[in-house]
Amino acid sequence: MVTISKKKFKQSFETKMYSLYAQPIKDATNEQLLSVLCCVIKDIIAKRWIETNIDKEKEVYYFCIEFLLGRQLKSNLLNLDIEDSIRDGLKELGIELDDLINAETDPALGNGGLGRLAACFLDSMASLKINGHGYGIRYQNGLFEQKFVNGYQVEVPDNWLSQGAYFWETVRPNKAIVVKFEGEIELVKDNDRLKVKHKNYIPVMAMPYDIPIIGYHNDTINTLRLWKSEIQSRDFGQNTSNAKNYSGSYEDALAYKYYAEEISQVLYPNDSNYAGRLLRLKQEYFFTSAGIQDIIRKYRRTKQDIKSLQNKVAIHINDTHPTLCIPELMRILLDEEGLSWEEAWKITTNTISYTNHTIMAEAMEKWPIDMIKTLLPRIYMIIEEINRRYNLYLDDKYNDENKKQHMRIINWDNVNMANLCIVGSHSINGVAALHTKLLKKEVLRDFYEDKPEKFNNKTNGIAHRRWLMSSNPELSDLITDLIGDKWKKDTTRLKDLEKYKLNTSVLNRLDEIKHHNKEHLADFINNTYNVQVNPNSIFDVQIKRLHAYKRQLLNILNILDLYHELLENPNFDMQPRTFIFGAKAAPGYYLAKCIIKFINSVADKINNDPRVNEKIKIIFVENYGVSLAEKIIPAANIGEQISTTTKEASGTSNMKLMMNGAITLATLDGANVEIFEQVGEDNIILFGLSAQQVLDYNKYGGYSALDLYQSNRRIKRVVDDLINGFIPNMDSEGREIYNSLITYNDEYFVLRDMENYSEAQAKINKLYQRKEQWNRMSLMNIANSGIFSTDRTISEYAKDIWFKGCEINEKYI
Ligand code: 26M
Repeated sequence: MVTISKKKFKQSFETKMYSLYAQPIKDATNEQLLSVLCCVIKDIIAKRWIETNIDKEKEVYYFCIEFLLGRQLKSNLLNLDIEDSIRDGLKELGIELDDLINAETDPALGNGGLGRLAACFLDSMASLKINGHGYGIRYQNGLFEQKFVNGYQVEVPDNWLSQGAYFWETVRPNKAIVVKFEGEIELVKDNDRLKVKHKNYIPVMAMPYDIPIIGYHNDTINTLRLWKSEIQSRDFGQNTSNAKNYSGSYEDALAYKYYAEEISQVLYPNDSNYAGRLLRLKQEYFFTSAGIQDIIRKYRRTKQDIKSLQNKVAIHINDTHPTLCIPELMRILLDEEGLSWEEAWKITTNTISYTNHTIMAEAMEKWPIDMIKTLLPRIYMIIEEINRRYNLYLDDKYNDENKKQHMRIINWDNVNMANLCIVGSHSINGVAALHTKLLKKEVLRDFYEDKPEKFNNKTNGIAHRRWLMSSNPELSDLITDLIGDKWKKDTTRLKDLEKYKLNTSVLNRLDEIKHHNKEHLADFINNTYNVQVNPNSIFDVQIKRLHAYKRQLLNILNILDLYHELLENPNFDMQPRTFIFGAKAAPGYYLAKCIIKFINSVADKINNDPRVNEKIKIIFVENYGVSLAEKIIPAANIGEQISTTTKEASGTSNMKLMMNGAITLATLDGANVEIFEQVGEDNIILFGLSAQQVLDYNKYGGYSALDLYQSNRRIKRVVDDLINGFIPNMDSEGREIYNSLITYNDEYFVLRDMENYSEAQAKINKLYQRKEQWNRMSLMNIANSGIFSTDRTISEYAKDIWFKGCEINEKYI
């Protein structure tokens, strides 16, 4: 553990300020002060960062095309346990720590759940002292910044590096790696063997930018290595003599520069729709190849037998985006290490494991073989051979042509990436119990029946250090006052809170803290959006990407229904509510954008109607992301987790909200099922179709949205509002939503679940009036949220997947 005295800190701070900027502290901007502070912290951790890198045990490499880190300063200070001394030291220099915390950019190098999960995993790996490192892409532009213009989402490029640099990163030119695209493959005879020669390829340099990942109160500092694509301008000792020969013209040079730099230019803003763009495939190969080459280079330096790779290295593929790890590792083992196919395949499959994050068909990656063949000729040859051998296996084992079609890696001139992952890895996991069950029984049934031992569940989690300790310090302190601080390292201890469930003064304390958090959020909303919200109202929160299956539409249609009820009957018994939405839509997802416009238009109408103003407020926060989530979640009373059952693989905002004492309003989907199991039926509000009902409707039909619409007055009323002008300024968008519900028969069962949802909301209305009972539910949620820490998730990955059968596994049992 590091310690730094206030005196020493102040000295270092001043010295750094002079050496970096040659100016007195009083003249510095907040950005400059922050950069100085980051440098001082990096100095403090440098030695231990180097030491963590001297590998002693098996290392885990977590490949993910997105890492949604959020701001780092507060979390780093917390994990290093130096927040107080630094705060005091800065104060004596006339600087407010909180100003610097807020001056940090929030790197949005991810879309949503997948990327945020990866960030939480890094935090937990370091905190559990696992040598686990991340590999990803250093996008020049992260996820777009969202603006609302007349209620429409408008995307503005994110420019997180505009300050010139990211203060936490260290660039390492001496560790750059060349990634080869295009060209031709020649097989040359070399004695008895065929040697592979890759000619006329385009070399792209992968430049590593390292970010330290600091473990909680321990000495572990892992690395997140993000690659930036550049031209190969200098010789870094790598042989590129077969690279494409440029004529040397100015145009050529520019075209090459563009080709290289484009690769890490921008994060694709989809989170569910696979579009099949060539640039995306380049990104996927770029970071997987750089990462795999980096791993092998490091391993070679240990001088150990390559055949023991699996004892020293675990490679995890987060969703299918890094699938090319598999043929890339094969390529190196075959072409560079000279192993036989069988040897190489054994090492590869024993080293690699894969997580599936979705069962939505449209999100499944299928790359045209022509695209892969041209872009990655050698990789394509290897995929073809994997496929050929797997087909032999299938033909030998099964007669059922349909089944075999399903399982093939290359099918209809496409490479099915999920199938390649399944065949090329030793472990496949889903991200919540229901999701894994659906993988086994439905989506991947054939593979499961073939190799059941490969499949397992790892229910997602959240980093409780960021999502409770750091973002909700008052609640965190109350918990510690009540049960001591062991829960910080072992969140299952939160269960000890249950003994206070009948203690009125504790329940009141809980309520007070929630109220403070609501006041803070209300101030923020007032200052930012110029809308007054009442901290005594119920804060009802739905924060996640905008997608039809997540059903923000169900939420807003119900609000509209409440509005009508209130207009009809002004004495309608209703607790005041503030409905808070935060969501970005993929720029090309038209229906999602229409829903955003609809929510904003309804908000506009209701917020400006004095007849209901005391009862309903709707806030749609602009540019939802990690930093906003940290403000909203501690203030939530209700967490809306209302996806169409079977569609949400896990969800993680459900866990964050629960851990902060919100009551979950949910379908039995994703990890909501496990939340329900933890808290029991008294402490959660459930509604909606069961998974089986949804599966049956999808299989056998039997649902008519039109019938429902025609027979239910209240449903008809709100659906008609989409097109009858009741909500001003809804032009074609209302019609689009209307059609999705009526013409296209409501694919996500919004209308089907509507009545049941509205009953659940009415139940909440009643419950909230019994304050003590409500607070007890809140306490029970916090007390039973412990298993949703990623510390639990990561120790399961370690025990069952990464270190299975290894000596160090004992640590995780
Ligand atoms: C695909 C192709 C092209 C561009 C982008 C993509 C793409 C990017 C992100 C596809 C899917 C992406 O993420 C999916 C995702 O976030 N899934 C969520 O994963 C969470 C963590 O496991 C779960 O909690 C959510 O339920 C699941 O929806």
